[in-house]
Amino acid sequence: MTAFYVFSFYLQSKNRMFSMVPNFFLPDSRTVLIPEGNFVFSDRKTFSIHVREAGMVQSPGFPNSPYPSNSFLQWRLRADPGHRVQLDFHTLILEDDCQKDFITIYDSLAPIEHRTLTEQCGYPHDSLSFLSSGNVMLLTLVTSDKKNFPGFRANYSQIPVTDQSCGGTLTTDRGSFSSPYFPSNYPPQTTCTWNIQVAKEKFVKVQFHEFSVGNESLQCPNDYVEVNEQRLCGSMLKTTVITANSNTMTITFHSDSSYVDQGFTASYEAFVPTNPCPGRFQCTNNLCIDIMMHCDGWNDCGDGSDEVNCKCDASQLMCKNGHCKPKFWECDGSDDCGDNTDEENCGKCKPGEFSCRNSRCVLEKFRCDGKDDCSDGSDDVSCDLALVLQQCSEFTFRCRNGRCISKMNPECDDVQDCEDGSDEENCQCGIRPYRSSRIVGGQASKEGEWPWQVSLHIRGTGHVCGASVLNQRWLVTAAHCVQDTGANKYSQADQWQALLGLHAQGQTNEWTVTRNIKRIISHENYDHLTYDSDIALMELDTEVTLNQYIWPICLPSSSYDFPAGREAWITGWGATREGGSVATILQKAEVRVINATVCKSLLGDDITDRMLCAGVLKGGVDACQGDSGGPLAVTSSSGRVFLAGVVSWGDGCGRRNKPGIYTRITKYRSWIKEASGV
Ligand code: 4AZ
Repeated sequence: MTAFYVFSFYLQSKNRMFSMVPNFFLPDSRTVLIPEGNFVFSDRKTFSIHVREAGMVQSPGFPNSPYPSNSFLQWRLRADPGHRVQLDFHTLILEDDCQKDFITIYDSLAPIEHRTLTEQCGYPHDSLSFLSSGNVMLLTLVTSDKKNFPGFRANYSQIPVTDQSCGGTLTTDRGSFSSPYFPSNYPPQTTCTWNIQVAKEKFVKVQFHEFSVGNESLQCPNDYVEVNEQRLCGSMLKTTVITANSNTMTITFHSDSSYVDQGFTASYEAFVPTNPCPGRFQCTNNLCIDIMMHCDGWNDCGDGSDEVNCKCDASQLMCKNGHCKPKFWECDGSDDCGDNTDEENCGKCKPGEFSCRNSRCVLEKFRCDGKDDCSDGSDDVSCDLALVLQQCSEFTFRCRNGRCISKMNPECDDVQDCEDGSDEENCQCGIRPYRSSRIVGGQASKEGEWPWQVSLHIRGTGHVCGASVLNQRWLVTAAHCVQDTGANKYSQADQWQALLGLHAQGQTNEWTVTRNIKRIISHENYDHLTYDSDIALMELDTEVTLNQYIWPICLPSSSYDFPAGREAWITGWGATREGGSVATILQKAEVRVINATVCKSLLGDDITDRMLCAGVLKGGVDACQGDSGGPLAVTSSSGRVFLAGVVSWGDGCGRRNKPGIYTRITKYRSWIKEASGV
């Protein structure tokens, strides 16, 4: 029988307007919250599941067809007494509009609002692993009349509630601890206390590395961490250090009955009060960093304290604000000092004038006036307001309607700048679960941290190159990866397999998807001697379902700017040192985009305008053999990750003043579109 229900009683909830369904409409005499507006449910179902045997729940039709419209579905999950229900989402892709389609998870069997653990819609990329406080959990899916999406799949299981699931006494000189079940979301109604007690003559400090606990608010009334009576809540992006002037510290974690988060990881350390950072530099925020990082031009402390009051050496220039920066950053077009002193007196333009990219000078007041005063359009590029320009230039973003706008990198920044909205189209890319090659000088990444990273295997050989996911069907890699070398017919698609959602080589798991390759399109101008146009596309034989472990990276338009000094990440399973062996766990390392003139002076005229240099000129951090084809990824101001380059070549790996060379993706944007349609 098909039942129709129409509701329209309103109630304000934490995140959205809800209507309250009078309980006499419901078969089981309970109250349920559904979104505002008139909802007509043609499909209402309740499933009851005992989770003693691990299993899986999914939205109807998943993954082959979209979920049905106008549905209210609920899954009641029960565990044995003394156990928690654990629910881990494999995939969750719903409509973006949370007023229309959404899931809700409750820490109860009935949809009671103050027991809500989470509400989700769209394609969330936070941790999607949830635990109940007791032995029950409820999952509901509400869908509207329009636009249906793939839906979800989630694995359920039960885990015993142990008395000592968190907290305790820590007496060693250093150690670490985390919120319960990290990286899963912590369960509600949980309190844990850690008592740190180190040797009498020492003090103790604790460092939070990841932190997402409740909403940011003054008193932290809901979920919080308390360190020596100081409450912390909300999300912290940077490492935070708290120091005690004694040998003891008490840390309490508390979660209330609703809305959970991923929690935190922390480490603690005992130190001698007279010497808090033995052999290291002490930042104002109490972080200890490598002494080499002091006055090296980079803000390694996070609060800039390692870059003040520096005596600059011969290879550095002195900024007015006291910072020292490498000399070759002078007059490179990017404000490295922070007060622009490195870009002043460059012999180009007078004070009050703007220096165009073509070296002309125009009065500062003509910047961002919508007119092309420089004659190359560069005076109307980095503007706060997106004006529609009279003329387009190579530096300006072109909307689908052919008009150009005066804003730097407007695509997928969550603000509509083009009249036709084309700057915000095709933006299902560049986001990932943590909010937060072989790679030389890198570190192991977390599972799902780089969901566009692909491992390309040659049958019988294993990992050879990296690649990046562009959509369900297409990958981008380096042309030199797919060149025949002697007996190796790497240009043949049937030699290759692509592993998506992979974390550790040789350890495929339920997230890993293996695909054969249907077609390889190598750039027609690829030059195997100079590595110019080192780019190729691979088409998968069958499409993959996107999920939080497999997700496309954003492609920048041809006008996208990755300025010198911009932080970028390289990732891959390549060698960890020059001539060394490859990595098992996917590695990551942070590098910077390097000015093209500086790069040419370091590596010679082999560097073309179609190449991009990135690295750490001090040495020690770089891509290496086996990383080729993988991404050089840059996070935009709106938090999306864009593909700036493809790992191509270098003079060795991690050598001082020898940055890595990447294929500059902006130069190949239209080629990618023509060849693959992406
Ligand atoms: C390679 O052999 C390779 N240092 C890739 C990148 C770099 C060097 C070598 C950059 O695939």
